[in-house]
Amino acid sequence: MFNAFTETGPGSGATAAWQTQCPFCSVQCKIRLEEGPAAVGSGTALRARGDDNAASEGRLCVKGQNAHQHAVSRERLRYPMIRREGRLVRASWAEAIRAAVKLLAASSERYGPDAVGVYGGGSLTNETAYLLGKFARLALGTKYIDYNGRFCMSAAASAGSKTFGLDRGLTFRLSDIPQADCIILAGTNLAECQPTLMPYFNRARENGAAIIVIDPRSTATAAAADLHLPVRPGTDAALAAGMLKVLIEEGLIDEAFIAGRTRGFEELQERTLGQMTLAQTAAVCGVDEASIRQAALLYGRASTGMILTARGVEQQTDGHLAVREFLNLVLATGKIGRPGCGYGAVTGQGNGQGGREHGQKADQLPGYRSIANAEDRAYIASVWGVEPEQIPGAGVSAYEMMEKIHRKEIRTLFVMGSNPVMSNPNVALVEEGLAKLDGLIVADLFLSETALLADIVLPVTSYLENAGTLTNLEGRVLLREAVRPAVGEARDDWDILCEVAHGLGQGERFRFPSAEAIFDELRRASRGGLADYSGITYERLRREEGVYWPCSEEESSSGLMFEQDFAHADGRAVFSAPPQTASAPSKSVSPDYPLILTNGRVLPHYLTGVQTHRSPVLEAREAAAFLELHPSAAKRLGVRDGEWVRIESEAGEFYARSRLTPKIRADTVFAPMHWGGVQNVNRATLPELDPHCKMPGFKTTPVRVSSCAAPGEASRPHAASVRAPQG
Ligand SMILES: Nc1nc2c(c(=O)[nH]1)N[C@H]1C(S)=C(S)[C@@H](COP(=O)(O)OP(=O)(O)OC[C@H]3O[C@@H](n4cnc5c(=O)[nH]c(N)nc54)[C@H](O)[C@@H]3O)O[C@H]1N2
Ligand SMILES: Nc1nc2c(c(=O)[nH]1)N[C@H]1C(S)=C(S)[C@@H](COP(=O)(O)OP(=O)(O)OC[C@H]3O[C@@H](n4cnc5c(=O)[nH]c(N)nc54)[C@H](O)[C@@H]3O)O[C@H]1N2
Ligand code: SF4
Ligand SMILES: [Mo]
Repeated sequence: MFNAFTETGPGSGATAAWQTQCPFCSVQCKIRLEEGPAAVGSGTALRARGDDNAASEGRLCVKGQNAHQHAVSRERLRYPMIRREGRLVRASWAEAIRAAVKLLAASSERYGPDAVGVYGGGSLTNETAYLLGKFARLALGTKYIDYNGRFCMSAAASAGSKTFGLDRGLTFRLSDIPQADCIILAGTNLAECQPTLMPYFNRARENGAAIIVIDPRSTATAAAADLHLPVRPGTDAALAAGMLKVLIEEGLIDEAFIAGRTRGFEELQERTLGQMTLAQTAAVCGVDEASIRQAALLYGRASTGMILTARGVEQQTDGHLAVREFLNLVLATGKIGRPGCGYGAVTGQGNGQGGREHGQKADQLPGYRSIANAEDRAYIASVWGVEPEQIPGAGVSAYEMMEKIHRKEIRTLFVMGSNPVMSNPNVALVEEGLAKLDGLIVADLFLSETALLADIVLPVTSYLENAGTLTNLEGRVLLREAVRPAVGEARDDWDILCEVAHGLGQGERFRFPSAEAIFDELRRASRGGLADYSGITYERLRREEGVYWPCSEEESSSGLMFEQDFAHADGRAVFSAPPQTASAPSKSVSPDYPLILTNGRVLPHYLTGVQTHRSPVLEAREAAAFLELHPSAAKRLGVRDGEWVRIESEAGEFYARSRLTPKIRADTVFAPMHWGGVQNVNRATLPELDPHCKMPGFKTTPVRVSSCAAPGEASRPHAASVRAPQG
């Protein structure tokens, strides 16, 4: 379908143009992709420009400007492959599907249906994510399905559900941001991770807002702040609780809001006043008392305000509780449900929002329904045309699936849209586990690090070649149309699922002629659920650009949530009052491991880098991993700028070149997550999970750092140099 074709404007020099949407982060900026004469030679070249839309207002960051480069890369997978005598060799689709069906059926017949695992991703469209959940539960009959969003959104999602009764990334509209008088950005580096949103915050500042950044590093986002609290990693819960204490003591709480719209404040007040003093909080968090006080007063005295958190706060073994401590601040000051106010969990992946609503999660059914709830099961069973008993129960989280693989409880794994061998914590266990599998099937655009280990590799179409909906960080559902033909023999993810289901004898419930037909079933499945999409149609999305959920056939959301009620049965939001601890045990440094390793992103690369390492422009901007280290720490360790260092934890080690900078705490080091092999930071991260949501503690690992010779394998930091066999 090439219906997104538009005429080019006068004088642009382009011979053709299409409207598409960036495949990377959660803003989902619209792109105008133009084809025109190449600057050099006689061929044609593609060029991306920002296209107007309500989220990015026409802006594109450097990743969006170059996103098409990986899509047209010669390294794209063009045909299926099967491992024969140890090597991946070309196969026909018929052979590959037959082989996949055989592997899946063999594990299931021999060890039972739960011997098969399914692992999805937040880049998949809503249609594919929905179908993947249905595929696991019905075509395979397994309870084991989870996805990479476990590592991304699970702490904020569980905190939002517990506190508000509902989890949607932002509880406000992006356009409300300039109306906020105070904005707290905790563990979010928007300037590098959602760059096109920065103008909203700049506008707020021009309107007089105070911006507070909480981050162990002085990031590009912190550069735009009025106050920066360089928190010690893993201590955000204590910091937020300390701020609440100031608010209570200064009488800056909204008593009417607390009485009318919440539950549990008394207990929280008792805990907060009874435990840590502000001086103790300051010592735990490594931030001075005056700054904590100032942050609390700025937020408490402002008439409107917002708090946003992202992975810095959330990827912790207490991520769920840390988010809830920030939500306590929001509720105690009544700063939600009106313009200029609210909480936002900054969603990560392109469909990080929609991908967590429709059944890819271990305990979830479409529309945010619960797989443990009898009514929810009965409703989804009626949509799927099965008996409720045919839907398996809850499975386990992503990393726990890897543990089951390691214990040989799961024997065959089907991966669609993720590179788990790089993105899980403690990857040594994942590598060992995947090697024990009877079968690994990977559907991807490229020979990722995970696909390289597969028995069957299935090539999929890219964002330019397939249609589907994605839900951005605001909860706005957007339609992305196909604008180019499939590369080689690549097929749409959903189409592959239908084929495999057919091979498994379950074709009847997987007969869809288009993504739109799947969306129509998703609409029915989500009807009446918390994430209700039933009033959204492709036709409406084309007309309106995007539609906020919840959206039933009767009612659409304005985008601003909780104006009257929260989503719990009694309409109230719930405070949490866990006992305060200095920090979780896994986070304490020791003489053997004296530094705290944290990690995250840099502007030009995306996640495990499978896509962005294949874009020449992006790769040229940052070509290898590095370790940010404070000059005083470097001096103590005898490490010079730019030399190789080994970073060791209890779990393992990785290597990077040192990058000395005064913009990081002296007790903390930082590495980006975008490089694999011996440069993979997840060789060092620990397996401990947050007990509430099973989020790994990615952001806080005790390590030691020493200078070393160039590690042998370091010259090959990722699989980008590996090309699919030709012909
Ligand atoms: N360029 C780029 N953009 C991306 C992505 C990408 O890979 N590259 N990925 C997308 C995805 S999937 C996601 S989830 C988002 C992630 O977006 P973010 O969460 O904003 O990104 P991170 O760099 O992981 O972490 C944010 C900040 O947390 C800080 N931090 C580390 N530890 C702590 C801590 O203990 N407390 C606090 N308060 N801060 C801490 C880090 O120094 C870092 O600056 O970005 C999305 N956008
Ligand atoms: N240490 C540390 N580890 C982390 C994090 C961290 O901050 N620190 N962040 C975590 C977070 S927030 C995230 S989101 C995860 C991400 O972890 P991953 O999911 O492993 O990351 P990606 O690099 O996005 O991998 C996606 C894969 O799917 C492929 N792909 C892209 N689009 C499609 C599609 O439409 N269909 C199919 N079939 N394949 C597609 C890509 O080529 C790529 O191989 O990493 C987590 N791991
Ligand atoms: S990476 Fe995010 S901010 Fe950058 S262009 Fe893509 S969607 Fe927009
Ligand atoms: Mo993410």
